Amino acid sequence: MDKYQPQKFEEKWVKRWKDEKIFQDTYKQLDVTPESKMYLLYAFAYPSGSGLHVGHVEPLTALDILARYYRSIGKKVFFPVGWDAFGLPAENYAIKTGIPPVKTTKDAIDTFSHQIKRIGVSYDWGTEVATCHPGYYRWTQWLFLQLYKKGLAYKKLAPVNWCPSCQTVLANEQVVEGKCERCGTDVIQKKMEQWFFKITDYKDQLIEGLKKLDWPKATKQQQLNWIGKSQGELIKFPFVDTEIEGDLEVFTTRPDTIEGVTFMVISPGNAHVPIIAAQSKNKKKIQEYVDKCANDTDEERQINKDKTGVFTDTYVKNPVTGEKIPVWISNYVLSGYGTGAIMAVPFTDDRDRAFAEKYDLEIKEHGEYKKLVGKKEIQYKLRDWLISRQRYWGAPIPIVYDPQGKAHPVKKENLPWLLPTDVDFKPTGESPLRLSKEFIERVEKLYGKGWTPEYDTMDTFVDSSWYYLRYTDPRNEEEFAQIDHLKKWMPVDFYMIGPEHIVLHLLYSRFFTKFLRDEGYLSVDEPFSKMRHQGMILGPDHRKMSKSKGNVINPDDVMSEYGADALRMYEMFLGPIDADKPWNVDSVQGQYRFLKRVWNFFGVLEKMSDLDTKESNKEITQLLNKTVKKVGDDIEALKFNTAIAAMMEFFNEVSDNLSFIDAKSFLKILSPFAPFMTEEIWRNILKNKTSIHLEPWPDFDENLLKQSKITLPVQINGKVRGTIEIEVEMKEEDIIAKAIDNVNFSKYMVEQKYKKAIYVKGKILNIIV
Ligand code: ANZ
Repeated sequence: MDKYQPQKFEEKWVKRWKDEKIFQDTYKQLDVTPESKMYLLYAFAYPSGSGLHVGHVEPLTALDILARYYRSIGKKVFFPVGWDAFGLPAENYAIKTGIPPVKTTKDAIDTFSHQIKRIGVSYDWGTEVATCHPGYYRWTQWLFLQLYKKGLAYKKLAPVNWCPSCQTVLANEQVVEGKCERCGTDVIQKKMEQWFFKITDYKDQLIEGLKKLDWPKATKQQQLNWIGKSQGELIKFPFVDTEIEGDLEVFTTRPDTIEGVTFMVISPGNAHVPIIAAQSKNKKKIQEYVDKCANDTDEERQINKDKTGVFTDTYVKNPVTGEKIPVWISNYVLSGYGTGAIMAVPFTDDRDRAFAEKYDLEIKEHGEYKKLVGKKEIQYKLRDWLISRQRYWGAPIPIVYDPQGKAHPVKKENLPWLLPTDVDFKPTGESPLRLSKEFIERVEKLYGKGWTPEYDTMDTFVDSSWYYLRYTDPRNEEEFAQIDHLKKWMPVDFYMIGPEHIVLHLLYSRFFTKFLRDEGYLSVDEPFSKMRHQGMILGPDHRKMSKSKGNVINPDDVMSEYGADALRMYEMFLGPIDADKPWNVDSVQGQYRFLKRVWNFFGVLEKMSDLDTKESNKEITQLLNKTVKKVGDDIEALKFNTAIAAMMEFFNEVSDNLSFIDAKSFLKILSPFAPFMTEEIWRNILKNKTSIHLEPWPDFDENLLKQSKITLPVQINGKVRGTIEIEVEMKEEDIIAKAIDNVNFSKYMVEQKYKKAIYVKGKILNIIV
């Protein structure tokens, strides 16, 4: 028996498991029922050039433990894998180095796959898909065309968020505090023809559907905030003392505050602005102010603490009080929300108050006005999803234009609508696909002279918001997935994804699911029944790991020193899965030592000739039953750290006296956590022919879980005088006999005589003397 040297055998098992195909092609399993299925999903990984991070190891291991556990209790587990492989990093790298994205992406996928296999993740590699593969993006294009047919994909001239550095438009969701989510550059507004998906058609369903999901509460709340439904009133304030006809209409959630209105504010982009400016004495100032604001995005205005504004020298009349109210223009009112105009109530509203204080406007106390003055109105913050990107490394939008410029869908037989390869990657502000000769020639050949392709590609969130559907039938060339397969596996039973995805990906996925349900492809309303977010693994200095701080831990280094099992055990032992946790080198060694003790224990067993004859000790068997139950329950409750603690406690307590049968059960419950070592012991030391990972979870005897001994309080004349230890099943007369044999109690009696004894089973014994 060798020393515990995981490096000697771990890689061998990676290969053997692959050759034996023990986890492969699970999507083809038969007799899958809603009760027996278990679809486990980890966030679609972007294969970055820098490889796997210790922060990936934690959620991957957690899901792998679930997969191994559920398989062994007889569930039909589906645990697929694939790559979110289009996107900006590969393209930006290509701009710098000239290496085509297809090459860097392929290399990165190779690195990632190798590392994921190396840590023992029991993915079904038979499902592997990559969004940049024509066999995948053909169906992304198909999905676009289904939306197009239903009028849910449309093109319009719209002010868009433009990142001057990435040279592309961004979705609202990709603008964070006025900056590009990716590169941090200030985002500006630009008017451009862009493609949108009409997600707003589903806004009420997207709110409704959240109710039945087992998701973190905060995530649901953030989705609700993003959709931003609010109920209020539209109120008309007629213009007075000007040639402007009509009213200034505002949206308010507080019509009851109308008596406190002291000024009105309209956004710089409001349609009234040019009309107001034309007749105003302040015309020049208004023009200057509007020009200054033209580059701000709505997001920027929302966070802009420094409210600025200009007076229009125009007035409206308060429909309730009849007062004359001045109209201002300010960047704190958003053009894209409500009517783009508000009634300001500085007495009650903080933003209005700040503005009033800055410009010395009246602040008027007010009561609660009860009569309805406007029309009831519901407003939403959610906007349609802008999906076109002026970038190369994405799925081409499957649209062609006739010589008159009218859009037509690419014909089904021309899908996949291939991404041309003869392009330069330099961002010019225009789509790089314009530079491809092959692309335009292809269109003319297939559609006719003068026809042109759509040059934009799709946002990569389109690719990554339906991948869990493709997994169910990943090699189907006739359909995006067979209805039977979708029925069999959907919805995803458990999804583990980082907390950064609470809005974009999850909202888009829910939208696609509802759309495809309406099209008759899916029979579920929601894609992900249960979801949790993993916490962040921090550096040993308790700060976020980053190259610049020099606190990054590389999983490969940990593995080469301690092995993959110790890395897995350690990351699971760190603490609750959803908490942020700092890295701690000493605890890796702790887990390594624990594994070594288990290894050595089986090494001793190997030498013993009486392996099978060692008697099971009842107390140990009982403790094992308890541990088996606890580890199973903890895995289901995602409490991996306490499951490991229970196994360590068990092993430390009983390893000297463990029988062979019990030792095998212990090895099995350890196997989801430490799949390599347990397999090596199971097959090489204990000489089993098939994998430990195909063994069933040990049975436990419910009866043995019950406590056999309890401490019983004893009263003398109604007063507790002490306790006795009894067996749960002991007869009443034996319990009484035991009590009066005890000097603590017999000292209250004469010759152990008493009048009466009242025994409440398992609770108390009262002796009346
Ligand atoms: C008067 C008032 C008094 C308001 C008060 C609030 C509090 P939700 O929908 O909850 O975000 N508002 C309306 N349109 C706006 C726009 N385009 N840009 C910025 N603010 C806008 O809030 C709706 C409230 O936000 C509306 O109700 C309006 O101010 C403001 F004590 O009207 B309220």
